[in-house]
Amino acid sequence: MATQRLRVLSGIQPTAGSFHLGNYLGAVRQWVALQETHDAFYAVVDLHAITIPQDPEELRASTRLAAAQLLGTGLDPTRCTLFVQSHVPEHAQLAWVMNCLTGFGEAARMTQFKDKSAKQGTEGTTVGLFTYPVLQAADILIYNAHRVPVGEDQRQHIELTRDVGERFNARYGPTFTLPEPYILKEAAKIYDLQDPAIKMSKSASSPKGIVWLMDEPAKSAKKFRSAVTDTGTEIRFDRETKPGLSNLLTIYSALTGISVAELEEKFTGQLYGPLKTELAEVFTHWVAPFRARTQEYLDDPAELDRILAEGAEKARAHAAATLADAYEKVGFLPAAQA
Ligand code: AQP
Repeated sequence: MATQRLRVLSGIQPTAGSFHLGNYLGAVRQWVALQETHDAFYAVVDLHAITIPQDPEELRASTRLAAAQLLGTGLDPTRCTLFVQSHVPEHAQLAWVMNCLTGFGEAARMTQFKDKSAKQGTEGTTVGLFTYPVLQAADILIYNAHRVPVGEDQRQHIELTRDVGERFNARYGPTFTLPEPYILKEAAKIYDLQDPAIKMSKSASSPKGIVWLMDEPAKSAKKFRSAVTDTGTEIRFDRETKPGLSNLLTIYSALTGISVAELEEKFTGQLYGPLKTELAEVFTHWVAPFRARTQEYLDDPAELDRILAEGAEKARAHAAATLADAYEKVGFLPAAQA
């Protein structure tokens, strides 16, 4: 008898146009590997994107671009379910139920919310941004996902998902699978190239500190060559005293599969310059085919839309069944046929 595959679910926001290297190494790279071994659901989470203001035309274009990049990294729609979140309205419907099971204080403790709202001020902070992690919980629970491949920054949100799912199960009877975060230690957090104390991030990084996958490779190569490192000379991984260099070693290792220990050995006796130059070449070599594949999908929007429509149909079949079960347990009166 065939054993059932575990299910994974993850999402990425279509907010910045291009993905950055942190998104890829922290999350999307795992998505590609997991489609071979898991029942995989991946979403472009456009509902999450509007928690901060978006230009409608740009959002539509970025949603297609995000899907094209996911396919460009190697997601295969015959091996996974790739869809756009707003095409499956059940996510938002379940999120309402989950909002009603989440404590105000519990949501207010989310560090990502605290960071973002502190930056944006009370006026710029929407209720949507506040309940973002609850929508994310619904995204995950509605597929009964076992694992959620994400970067370290998402760990707290997955814990909230478990808490809310557990609360529903305790109140209404076993319904949802409680998911585990799936975080690869090695590239769980990619840091800003100019400020290795902070994560590489579209909202916090300076233009020179962030590597966009869709940028001209020469532009990104320059950013690697001018990455901030310490004043020492020894090539050795040490997050405490050599955060910039350690970040470069992490990226090099993640892009090539060569371990950090082997890299330390390889660059023994060399200065930082050659490492940066080589990393720039490694990145260029990796990113060129990715960009070409992504462009192929962008050049054929009808095919891209077809893939997304098929994905949404597959996703909805699961999401609708879970939602109906949850609604019934909550006590909503089923709508009779007219
Ligand atoms: N620097 C990072 N290192 C490792 N993983 C990261 N992720 C994001 N930044 C890093 C992971 O990327 C996935 C997609 O996340 P998202 O769509 O929610 O993007 P994000 O977290 O909004 O990306 P940013 O750049 O961090 O945006 P802001 O600045 O708005 O917060 C997630 O799995 C995330 O862990």
